[in-house]
Order: sequence, then C-alpha cells, then structure tokens
Amino acid sequence: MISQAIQEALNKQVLMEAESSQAYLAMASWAEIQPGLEGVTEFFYQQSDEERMHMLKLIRFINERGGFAAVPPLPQPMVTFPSLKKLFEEFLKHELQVSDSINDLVHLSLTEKDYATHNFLQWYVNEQIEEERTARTLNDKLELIGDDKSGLYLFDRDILNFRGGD
Ligand code: OFO
Repeated sequence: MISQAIQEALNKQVLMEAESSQAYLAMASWAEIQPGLEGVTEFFYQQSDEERMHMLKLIRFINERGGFAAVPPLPQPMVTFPSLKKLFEEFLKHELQVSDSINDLVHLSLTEKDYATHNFLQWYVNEQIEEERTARTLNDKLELIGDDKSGLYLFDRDILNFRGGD
C-alpha cells in the first residue's frame, strides 16, 4: 500500500509524463508541416507514444499498490517553434525537468521507506539517462551543423538511429 504522500507525488509524475507526451506530439505536428523533416516528425511521434507508455506504467503501478491514479487535465503545450534548434532545446529542457522530478520521487520513496516504489522508479532513472543522452546528442549535432543544408538533410535522415530507451 502506498502512502498519501507517495500517491500524490506519483500522480504528479503521471501529469508530467502526460504533458511530455502532449509536448512531443505538438513538436511532431509542427515538424510535419515543415518541408523535409520527415525523420524529425517520426522521431517526435514515437517520442510522444513513449511518454504515454511512461504515464500508463505509472497509472497501473499506483492502482496496483492500492492507490488511485486520477487522470489529470492538460494545459496546451508549445505548438509552434521559431526554429528547429529551438525545438530541440525545448526537448532537452523538458527531459532535464523530468529527470529532476524523477530524482525527487526517488528521494521521497527513500524518506518514506517505500522500497517497492523505489524499486519501481529505477526503470525511470535508467530511462532518463537514455533520454538525456539522446537529447544532448541531437542538440550537439544541430550546433555543429548550423545552417548547413546537407548537414540538416543527414540529421533528418539519421535521427531515428539516435533514439535511446524504449
Ligand atoms: Fe522522457 O520522460 Fe518519460 O520518463
């Protein structure tokens, strides 16, 4: 059975994963209407699905452990982007926020002596290592490419090879 504090914190994480899913869906949709960004589009559609899976995993865990996962309302995410570079900066910023939030949760699970939740959260800890690495790599590559059109072409063509995690 999870404590009230753990239930609240896990529900907050449900919201965060749902917001991530929406944010990446918006990025996919924006990329889809730009010329030549088929790879980036697919990358963010997949990323969005992945975040929904992270959310579902949390919901199932909360309910399984005798709590109640209350599906939250969602604010509209950023839907347009001044540049591809800006979009990827937002992606990294978002993942860093998720990592902070997971770290806080891990800390709480230890102070509450909730070792089942602590164990469950390790999957998210590992996932965030992957996601941060992917987001950083992609930002570094874009930085290197700058305005070079053939570089951007290759970036879009190869982006699906840089997806970490599952
Ligand atoms: Fe990429 O954030 Fe979920 O865990």
